[in-house]
Amino acid sequence: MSTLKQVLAQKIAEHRPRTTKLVKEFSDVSLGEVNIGQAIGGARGIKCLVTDISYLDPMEGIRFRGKTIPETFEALPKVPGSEYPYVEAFWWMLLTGDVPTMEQTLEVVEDWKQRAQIPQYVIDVLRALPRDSHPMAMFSSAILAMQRDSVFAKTYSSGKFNKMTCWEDMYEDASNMMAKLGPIGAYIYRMKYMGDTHIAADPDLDMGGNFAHMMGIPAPYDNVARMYFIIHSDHESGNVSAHATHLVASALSDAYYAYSAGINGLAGPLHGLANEEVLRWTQNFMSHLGGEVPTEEGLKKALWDTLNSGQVIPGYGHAVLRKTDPRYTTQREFCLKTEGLKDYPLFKLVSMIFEVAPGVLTEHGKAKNPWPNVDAQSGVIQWYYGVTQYEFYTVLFGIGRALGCLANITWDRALGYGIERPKSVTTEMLEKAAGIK
Ligand code: NMX
Ligand code: MLT
Repeated sequence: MSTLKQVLAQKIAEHRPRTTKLVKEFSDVSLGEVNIGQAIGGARGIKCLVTDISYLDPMEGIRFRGKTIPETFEALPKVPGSEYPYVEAFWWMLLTGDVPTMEQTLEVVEDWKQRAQIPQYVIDVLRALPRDSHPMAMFSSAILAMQRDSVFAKTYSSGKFNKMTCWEDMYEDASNMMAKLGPIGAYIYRMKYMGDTHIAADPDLDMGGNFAHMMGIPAPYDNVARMYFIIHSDHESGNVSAHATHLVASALSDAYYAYSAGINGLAGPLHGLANEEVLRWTQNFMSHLGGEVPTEEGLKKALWDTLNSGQVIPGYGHAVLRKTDPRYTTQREFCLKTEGLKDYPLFKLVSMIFEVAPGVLTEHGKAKNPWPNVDAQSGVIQWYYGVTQYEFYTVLFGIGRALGCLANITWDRALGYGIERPKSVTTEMLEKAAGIK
């Protein structure tokens, strides 16, 4: 058994009595009421999910295992010659709550290398899809195709399913998938946009470095990949991709069924596709200007035109956050400290939108949070390093998001969380509750 799996087994054994005690002795303790607005309005704010992997404070933003993004970057072992940590070290931290040593990190690096080969049948599936399929449809299909190799599903169908040990099979599936998602993303990119040319993995590189290598983009894109995958990994459990993954896994569907569902949710424009939409919106705006430098007034008008046509301003607003997303700030700081990027016209325009859009959204008066989210910044960096095919950006989000979703469903099985099945009511019942019928 790998060291990570052993440490995880220990953590699970320590944690289980806490969950058991809460369920056995305190099941009736209330966490709040549910009102009609929440029942109709997307369950906003209802506390009915549990995770220890990350927590989102509306004002502070995300903490992974109790650590802010800067604290996470500071704490984890770094790739030699890079100021960014190993994604593999972060995986260890998400799963166990501990910061791994360099030795433990390198064990995961090695483990993922052994698991990273894309099966030929996945390549066949990708190649059979129409080349103009959306890259998220390709990515989701590739994940779903791998279900045939699920260790969890095999154990279940062999009749050896055991509630106490099934997390181990989930862990195997999660590790196998995590190791392959970077190479699959790079394969889709080069098949679809780079003339179907492919670059073999470099066995000397870590996950982030190898992704940059297989994309065919030189340093510092390896650091961009590491930063990007880590900051996009998790946003507690209620967001659409994490929740969809958790929901599907709660039926004891395996990790491939579950994360393919998560990816399908991430592909929505109100969720992960917003990073594509931000670039589309910005490029459209620039092309209307015909090369002229935008003025603040011109930008305000474009934002109002978008709102008045009933569209949302992509990259702005959030269901939970009530301040600028620290993931936005992390990427903005990367731009500001990177020679070339800080004076890049597209970055300057995105910065100008940051100056103007919150005021426009506040005046518009609908969005509860007028500040930018993660998606408002991520595309600029990709564009600068040559990834100009913005429909690909959500695949990058999906590779990162797998870290959180897969760590979560491994723990779901370890703690035996039940099949998800909230209760629905009719409109008439709501009217009666409201006293209007
Ligand atoms: N532009 C225009 N209107 C907005 C925006 C925005 N950026 N954000 C919220 N609103 C509207 C929203 O559509 C709703 O209108 P209505 O009452 O007509 O339905 C109203 O403001 C209240 O919505 P909120 O309660 O502030 O936001 P909610 O929790 O419903 O939705 C988002 C959260 C993120 C879906 C929403 O802010 C949005 O659509 N933002 C733009 C898309 C985006 O950037 N999504 C990415 C989120 C991050 N991610 O990666 O997933
Ligand atoms: C996310 O990262 O999942 C988004 O910010 C959306 C959310 O948290 O609801």
